[in-house]
Amino acid sequence: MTDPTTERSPKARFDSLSGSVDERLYSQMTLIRQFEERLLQLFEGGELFGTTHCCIGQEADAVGILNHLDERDIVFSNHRCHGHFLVYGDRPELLMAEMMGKAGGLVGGRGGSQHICYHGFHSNGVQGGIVPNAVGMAMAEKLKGTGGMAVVFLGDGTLGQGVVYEALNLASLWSAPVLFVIEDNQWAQSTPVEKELAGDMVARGRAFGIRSGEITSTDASEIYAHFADIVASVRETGRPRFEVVHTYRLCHHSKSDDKRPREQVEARRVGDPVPLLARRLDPSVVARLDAEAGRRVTEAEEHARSLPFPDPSTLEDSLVSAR
Ligand SMILES: Cc1ncc(C[n+]2csc(CCOP(=O)(O)OP(=O)(O)O)c2C)c(N)n1
Ligand SMILES: [Mg+2]
Repeated sequence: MTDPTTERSPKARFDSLSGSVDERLYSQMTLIRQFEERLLQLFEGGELFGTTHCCIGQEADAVGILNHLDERDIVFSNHRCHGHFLVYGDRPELLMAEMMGKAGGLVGGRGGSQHICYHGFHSNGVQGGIVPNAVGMAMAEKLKGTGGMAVVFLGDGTLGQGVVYEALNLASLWSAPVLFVIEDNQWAQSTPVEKELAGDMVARGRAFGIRSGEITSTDASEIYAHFADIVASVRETGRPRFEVVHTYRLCHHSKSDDKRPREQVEARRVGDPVPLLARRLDPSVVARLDAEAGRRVTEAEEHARSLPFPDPSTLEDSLVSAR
């Protein structure tokens, strides 16, 4: 059951978990990892529709950043959103039902993971398309005086979208409390970053007068500590920040479209954030947290299976224009 006091606040939920910071971060990462591994199996078995983009290898970003947000804040995610959503919403059963196209999914089984709307969480698969929305919503929170801020995730390849620069310009000009997080996994589908992007990533934020920085890490605790001050400064100053996280994707871009050199991927397994954190924990704790997460994923799958598909006669209820 969901707890209404923590439903919209990743921070309150994280603070209410028991165990050390490492243990709590691990519990969330093992949930994301097992959830996505199950998704990939279900796809292979022909039980999921559309497509899916897993964040295997990048889980440390979601847990390291979003656990600093509270119920006032808004998250804008992209095609690679499962980890972001599971930290924000902690509702694997709703995401699983959505991925299976079931009524009772996050958006009635009609949107899939690239059209999530859940409290303050939004995802969209059009690269860069949601970045201006993040600036606008951050500005709205500022004008309403709620103290809320927005976080928007984009990939290295999405720095090739012109609208991102319009959004950076207005965020700085208007002082919008928005944190731009660039998850630089060094590939845009099958194009390596050196063939997709000229110049320096961090300099892009600085060019607009936005305080900008970077971290190279897949260590969830390190990322969690790094972003504590960054999130606090967006909230306190009401100004944007631009932060690049250099990471690596250990799975396919979506389901089976990986053109990267095998040796490169294998060499990067040493930075896999899940075992990296597990090595610092007591093995019995890791076993318990893995088992708990596995149980939740199985329950999510069983719940989703038990639901019906949406009734075609209710299609119009899902249209924004019908509201
Ligand atoms: C406007 C637009 N163009 C193309 C695509 C197809 N597409 C989906 S993800 C992707 C690569 C994105 O790369 P990056 O921004 O680095 O994110 P990553 O997939 O690495 O997380 C592309 C080309 C899209 N979704 N939207
Ligand atoms: Mg990328």
